[in-house]
Amino acid sequence: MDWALPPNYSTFGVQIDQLFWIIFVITGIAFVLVEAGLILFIVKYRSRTGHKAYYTHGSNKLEIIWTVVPALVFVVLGVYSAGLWADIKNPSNMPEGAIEFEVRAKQFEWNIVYPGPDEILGTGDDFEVLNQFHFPAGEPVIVYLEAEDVIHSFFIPELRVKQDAVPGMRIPVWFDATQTGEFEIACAELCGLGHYRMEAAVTVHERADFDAWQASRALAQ
Ligand SMILES: [Cu+2]
Repeated sequence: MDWALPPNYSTFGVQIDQLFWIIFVITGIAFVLVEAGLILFIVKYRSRTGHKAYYTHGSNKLEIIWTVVPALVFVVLGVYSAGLWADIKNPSNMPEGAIEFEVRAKQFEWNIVYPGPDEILGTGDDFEVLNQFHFPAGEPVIVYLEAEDVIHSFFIPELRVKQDAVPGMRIPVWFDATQTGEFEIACAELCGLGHYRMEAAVTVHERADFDAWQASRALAQ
């Protein structure tokens, strides 16, 4: 169903999409019921000559039902998604041996810091590329997200990753791309007048191609 969600190329995307559809169906049913009730009441209790308004103080039973049912739904959804949330967002659950990058967001560009051929950030062979994010497929990637001015949001739809970049914070984000391809980082937080053009090209390589690309860029610096 590509009219609804972009194709998934993330190892945890299937679970994210499952959660998305469960929430979509639940909220969809609630939406239809509430709107149908609204339309029914608008028509049924419209102003008509000869009909007197009837005053009611409400129904405790009804109010308890429509408070308890949504509360239970929220609790169940919260518990159901807690494990996945922890796997994806909890810094102590970040995969080991991941290749690490630093991504600095600012109005209106993405500055990608590469670890260089030694694959260690903060060493002499690191280099920066503006608005071009290359990484290998089939292995975990950790991005340390920073923001230099206002809040931005790092969003790669095909990898099912979305995380705010907040000034003063260094936030780890991880993902594991299941296949190679060309995607896009979009800023998903309205961050100023140039927000619409805050995008970067994402290239997911085979490991060998990524090594070659990174070696050539490191040499060029
Ligand atoms: Cu932005």
